[in-house]
Amino acid sequence: MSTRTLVLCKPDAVERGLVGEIIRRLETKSLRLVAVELRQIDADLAGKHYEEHREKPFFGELVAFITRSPLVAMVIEGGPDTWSVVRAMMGATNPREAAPGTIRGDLALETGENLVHGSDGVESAAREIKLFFPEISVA
Ligand code: D4T
Repeated sequence: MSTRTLVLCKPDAVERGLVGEIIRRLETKSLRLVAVELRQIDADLAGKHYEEHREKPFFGELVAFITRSPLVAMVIEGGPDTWSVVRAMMGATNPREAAPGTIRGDLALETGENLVHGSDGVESAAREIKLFFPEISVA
């Protein structure tokens, strides 16, 4: 059974021209693209997406960052644990601590500009796919 997950190439990835590199890495791993969209999200969607961080001190900066210019939202599939494979390929949240070979470890330096988002479990993948792509099946 193949499961699906949401991946965002965040505004910094689009600004830096790294979307192709990120998709190349995912596709080279044999993950498949199910949906892709370039869009600038508003604060309402950003708040829903980052609901778990609403009370955190960095929430305002996070929303300002994720809404500042277009991002590329994607639904990815490939095997029973797609979200986990993608998270491993992304590396640690803080790119300074992310292992070499990971997207953040190779391409980023700051937590506030860490290029990619990947759902952190099956339930959050389903919730986030519905938020960004209501017309796409979550599994
Ligand atoms: P996302 O959700 O963007 O895939 O990142 P992670 O899953 O790896 O990390 P997270 O949910 O803990 O953080 C969400 C988002 O907030 C930014 N952030 C995080 C920040 O700006 N300052 C911080 O101190 C933390 C912990 C980076 C990612």
